[in-house]
Amino acid sequence: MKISCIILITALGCVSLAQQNQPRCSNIHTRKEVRSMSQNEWNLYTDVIKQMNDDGWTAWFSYVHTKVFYVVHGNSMFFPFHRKYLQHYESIGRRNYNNNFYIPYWDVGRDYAAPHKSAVLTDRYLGGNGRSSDGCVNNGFVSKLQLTYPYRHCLVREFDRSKNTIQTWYSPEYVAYRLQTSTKMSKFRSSIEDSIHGDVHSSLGGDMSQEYSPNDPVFMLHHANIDRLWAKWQGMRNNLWKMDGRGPNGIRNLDLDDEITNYNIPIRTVMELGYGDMCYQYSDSSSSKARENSQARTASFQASLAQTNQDDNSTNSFGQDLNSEDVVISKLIYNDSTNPEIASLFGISTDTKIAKRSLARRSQKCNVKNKCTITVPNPFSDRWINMHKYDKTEVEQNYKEAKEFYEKLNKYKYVPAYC
Ligand SMILES: [Cu+2]
Repeated sequence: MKISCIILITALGCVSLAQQNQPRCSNIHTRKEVRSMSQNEWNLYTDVIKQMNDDGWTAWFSYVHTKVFYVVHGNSMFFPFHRKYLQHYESIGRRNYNNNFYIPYWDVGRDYAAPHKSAVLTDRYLGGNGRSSDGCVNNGFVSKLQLTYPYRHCLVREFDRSKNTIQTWYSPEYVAYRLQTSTKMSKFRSSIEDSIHGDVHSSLGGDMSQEYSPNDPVFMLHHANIDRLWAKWQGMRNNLWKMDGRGPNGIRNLDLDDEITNYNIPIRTVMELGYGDMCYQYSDSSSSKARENSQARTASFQASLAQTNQDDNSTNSFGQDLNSEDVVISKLIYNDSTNPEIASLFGISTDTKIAKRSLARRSQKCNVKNKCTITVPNPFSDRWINMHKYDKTEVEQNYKEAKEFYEKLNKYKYVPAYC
């Protein structure tokens, strides 16, 4: 195989074959944005969650997460561990409860400006804030969950430590910027973990801000979104097999042959969605196409835009069928008046600004007219940093860069995609 590989296939194809020893999945299911699920799909999901909770699976997964907490956060194990962990949870749901069980994701970027107003945090989906007396969430299906780890309690939430609102999260502009400009996996990982990942955990409070955060059903949807962003980044340029940076215990460079914490399998087995046990993709997924074309980022993005184009009779306006970071990028590419300095902040050169067609007109629909500026959220508390044993200089460096990024956006009078 090696010889024919060298002779017949391009160098790139060889690398991909050599790194890929997982069989292609015969069935690939799609993880959808939670708001695009039908009522039936959502009911199926919550029915399984309730049963899994009653049977002790929530307690088990919270226990595992607590046990490995310091090892799988703040270093390069973050993405592979959580990918395997979610797929493990999902596979138990599918095998033991319902064949159509798949974890939705929550594209939190759509809600960054006023997270407490998100439809996802209402009784239609995941319920809202805890009540002031005891912190118990008393709306939505989650109000009926009896949690048992590490002690018997109701599901607790405490928005922004006892407020009824949640301060602004990192916006999709920031996520788009990191997706576009991070060349190292370790840098992409820390920038995401230190921004929207922490935002959602810490500001929902209660169970979500503890080591046993998987008690809150928000956990799976939030981490599916984080996993989606990793998959999206992997689908860009030649990022698919990139694994670098500090591993657990801080000393050496993690590589594809290292084992995933708590699972006796090498990291390489979870790298590519659609192979091995990773039989899922995301509804925006560029990653499933990444193997066929390592420069799939641009191609698949254009494909998704083309689909948007075709779909002229759709009731969805442009923006609702794309994820938040895609809306940001498409506005930059398709808007004639985008300041080249802004485009270059996102790693977009002006010659990538391709055909505008009806998209420019359509993008007006989600283009909020009233001026708003976006600012970097408050830095994480010392409690949050110490709880994860984060490297403080890394957290501070990411924060500093975020601040500079937002300052430049505002200086160039950037109009946010959502406000
Ligand atoms: Cu975690």
